[in-house]
Amino acid sequence: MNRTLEIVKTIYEISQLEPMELSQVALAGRSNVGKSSLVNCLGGRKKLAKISSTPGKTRSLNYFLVHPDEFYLVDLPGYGYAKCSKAERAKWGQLIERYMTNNPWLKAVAVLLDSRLSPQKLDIEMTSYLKHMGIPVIPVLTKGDKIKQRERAAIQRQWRDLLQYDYMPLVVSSKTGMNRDKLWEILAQSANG
Ligand SMILES: Nc1nc2c(ncn2[C@@H]2O[C@H](COP(=O)(O)OP(=O)(O)OP(=O)(O)O)[C@@H](O)[C@H]2O)c(=O)[nH]1
Ligand SMILES: [Mg+2]
Repeated sequence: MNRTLEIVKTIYEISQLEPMELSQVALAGRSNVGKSSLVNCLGGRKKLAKISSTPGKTRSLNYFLVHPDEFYLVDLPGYGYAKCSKAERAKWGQLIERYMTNNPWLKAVAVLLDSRLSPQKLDIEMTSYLKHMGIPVIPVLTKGDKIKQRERAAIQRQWRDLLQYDYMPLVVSSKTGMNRDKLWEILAQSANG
């Protein structure tokens, strides 16, 4: 299926949050992990979501409408950006928390994890938080073009064991399009399930 993405809403403040009455799957992950790149890769367009070499670019929460399925893919601001102020980080936390709590439309969160790094504290905290909230976690290992097959298998196993899943997390690359179609199927299935 050929899916496209349309940006329909951008939010900077908690006060701007309102119920978006369609199923939603969100993309979360540390700053610079490749969330915006993945949105562009999935949408098949370069400038849907802003990317830069300086992390901390996405300060907003962006709703993309998926056609023809009609669900929202939500790009969340990255967490753990060291250079941002305490106040900014607190603001991020509140926005994300408010978005995730009491949102019956949120069907799953794809947590993006850098395939080149061993599991990071903030990522483990995020997956635990989601589990605690009863929100299904879709682990996605990014930048798969940057690692060798053997390293790929090792990090997949680590995350599978950490999350206590009986399947391996998907490795993707926005640069090469690796597993793009598979990821689309998983996201669509989560939105509909
Ligand atoms: N080689 C490679 N580089 C990637 C890939 N995905 C993203 N990058 C690079 O990683 C950097 C960060 O990508 P972004 O997509 O902006 O990351 P983000 O998670 O949206 O970052 P924030 O907006 O700060 O939260 C950019 O320099 C991208 O070009 C990938 O699959 N392969
Ligand atoms: Mg971004």
